[in-house]
Amino acid sequence: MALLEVLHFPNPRLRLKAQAVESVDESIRTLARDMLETMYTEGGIGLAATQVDAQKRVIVIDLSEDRNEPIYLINPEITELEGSEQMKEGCLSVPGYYDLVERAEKIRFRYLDLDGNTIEREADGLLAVCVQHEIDHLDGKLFIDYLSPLKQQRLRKKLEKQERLERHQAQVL
Ligand code: GNR
Ligand code: NI
Repeated sequence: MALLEVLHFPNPRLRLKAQAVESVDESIRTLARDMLETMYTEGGIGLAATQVDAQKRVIVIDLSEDRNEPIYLINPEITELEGSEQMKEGCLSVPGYYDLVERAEKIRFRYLDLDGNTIEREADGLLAVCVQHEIDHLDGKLFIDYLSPLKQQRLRKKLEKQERLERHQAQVL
């Protein structure tokens, strides 16, 4: 197992579109397991391959308190969307920022598991939000893209300031 580096906004590699997995082989299983370990270490509930600079349609999710109910999604596709709901979201690629995002409340989705079996299931609540958030990553999209232009501008300024401070700290140390 290996820990992977999680890219942070505004890294342009977060905007790349992930490619479909052709066959669920050992290299995909290794990537998925390394992503799971990275997600647990960083304290997230989901992680998409795009966030660790791998352009493959692979997602890991674990909503359990004990961090022992991993879900691996290969080539996930949403087949039905229903209703809408706002939830406060965060992202390991945008550390320290949380805001409300409106998404479908209920979804049906289809994916391959780590054995290459096709699974179809429904979700609502946090799992529905998480699956939508992670599939967005595979398409190069971040939750902050849904915010108003004013909020996006404020966030960019805040991050630039933070970065300047970090560079300054590195210089004086
Ligand atoms: O850890 C995470 N929490 C979270 C909370 C609300 C909505 C979505 C998420 S996903 C996020 C981890 C992450 O960045 N996945 O891409
Ligand atoms: Ni995210």
